[in-house]
Amino acid sequence: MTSAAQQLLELCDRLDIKYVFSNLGSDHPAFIEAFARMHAAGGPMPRIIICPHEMTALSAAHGYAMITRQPQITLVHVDVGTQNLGGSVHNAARARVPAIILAGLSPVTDDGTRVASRNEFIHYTQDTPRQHEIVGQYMKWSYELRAAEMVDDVLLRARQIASSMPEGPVYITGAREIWEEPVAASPERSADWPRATLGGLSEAAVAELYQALCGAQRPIVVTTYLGRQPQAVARLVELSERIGIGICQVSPQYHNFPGNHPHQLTYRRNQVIDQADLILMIDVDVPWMPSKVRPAAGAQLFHIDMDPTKDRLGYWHFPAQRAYQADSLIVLEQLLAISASVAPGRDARKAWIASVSAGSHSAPAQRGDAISAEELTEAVRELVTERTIIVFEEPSSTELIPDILRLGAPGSYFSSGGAGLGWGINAAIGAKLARPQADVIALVGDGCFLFGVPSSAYWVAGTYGAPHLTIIYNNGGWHSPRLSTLWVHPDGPAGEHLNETLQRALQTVRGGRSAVVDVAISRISRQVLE
Ligand SMILES: Cc1ncc(C[n+]2csc(CCOP(=O)(O)OP(=O)(O)O)c2C)c(N)n1
Ligand SMILES: [Mg+2]
Repeated sequence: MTSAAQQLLELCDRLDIKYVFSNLGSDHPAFIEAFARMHAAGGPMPRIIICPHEMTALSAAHGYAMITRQPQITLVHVDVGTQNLGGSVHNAARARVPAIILAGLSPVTDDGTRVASRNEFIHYTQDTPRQHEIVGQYMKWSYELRAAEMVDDVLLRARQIASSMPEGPVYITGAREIWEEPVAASPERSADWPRATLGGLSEAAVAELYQALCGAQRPIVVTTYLGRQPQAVARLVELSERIGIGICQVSPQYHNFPGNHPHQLTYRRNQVIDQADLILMIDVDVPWMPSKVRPAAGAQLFHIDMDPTKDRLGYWHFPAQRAYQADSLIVLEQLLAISASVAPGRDARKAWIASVSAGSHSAPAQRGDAISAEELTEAVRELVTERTIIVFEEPSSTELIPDILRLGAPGSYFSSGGAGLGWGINAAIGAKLARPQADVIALVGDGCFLFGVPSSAYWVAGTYGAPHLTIIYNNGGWHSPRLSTLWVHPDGPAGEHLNETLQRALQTVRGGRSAVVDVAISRISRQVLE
């Protein structure tokens, strides 16, 4: 017999849960005991990554899951640890990444007769009657482990829900006494809890969409997270080439389409939208801003998404004559299966794409006194190889930087998908753990760097062998508290040494240590001005 906590950890091995990103507390003796016993026994166990701050824990799990699609465990301390997850909860939910968050509850009993009964004063102050409500509206599922013998089923259900489309975080709690209770080993049943998948479209729906695309003169795709399935990128390229479709990537969360492909129209939201006569929204949250631009009258509007109604968001509406909840990879394959030949009218559509994209590239950087974001990004581009992963979090250059980098490879670019700043330098840890051979480069704003609790992030990166290169786009803060930021990072490398400095820093990372290059850039981004 083992404790419920140990039983849960033993099951991890069968569920591809390789990491428990942990910030521990008085609710975790059963877990800590289990770590020690399992370690001593020498059998399989998840790697315990101690995170000094919870922002690191869930953001690293997020970065790992973006690449592997496998939910890992984030273990936090009762209500306070849950609160410290902060914006990383919003990010995991908005990005729809699979994640299992586990938090203890204060012990329930106080007479000392049960193992782990109350014995510290905080067990009273931390007993929040509705702890799950702290994060409830961001979770796909919240549940309290109420009987120790249910532990396998609860973890299996948690993983199934988190990994089923649309994926997302789940939250499990359990009182301290419950995690200590002995349970018998469970039979091997994990195969009976598969992730639920989405399918494609009906034959009629695919035929209608295909006909519409072939009949259009100016068709575009707008996408944000199609590239979560890297195989979908090549399918989109094929479809775009066969039919002649322009691609707009808005706030890309993944690499969705090769940036150097002639059909990549723009990374700018609101561009091209009013010129198109057919807009195919695929896996996108905010295809345009209605206050800035609207589709042309009579444009045909289709929406294919793993989450087309966005029922986790408050007000949300973008018009579409057809909206489908479907797996975009399957739909692209269905469209490609209709005909292998070039669609009639493709050359005219390609000519239109060429005319639009001619004016949409960012102008080359101009040398001035201060290093500009453009100049810095051009220097970053020099570092990119086939092993590069860019982790992106620079709020005032969301369009500019992808547009200059124009990355070519699926799986080479990730952004948080949310607005909870501080994600980048921690997600980079998860990315490195998921792909140990990669050069992980985090491009972050100076504000994002500080939101990321750098003392926690680099301690974890150093302790657990997940080095990455951080490049800070230091434009002197985010307005009002500019001064306090400058006190922390007063100087950046001088412009003429930029390439050399970045190369040296990358060598440091390849040698196994993280490096941070803090580059003072001009305060106003051209993206903001235009
Ligand atoms: C947790 C959190 N707090 C505050 C904000 C609001 N916010 C959005 S952008 C931004 C500035 C971030 O600064 P920096 O990383 O330097 O980017 P810059 O705006 O300078 O490009 C802030 C504070 C947020 N999105 N998330
Ligand atoms: Mg800044």
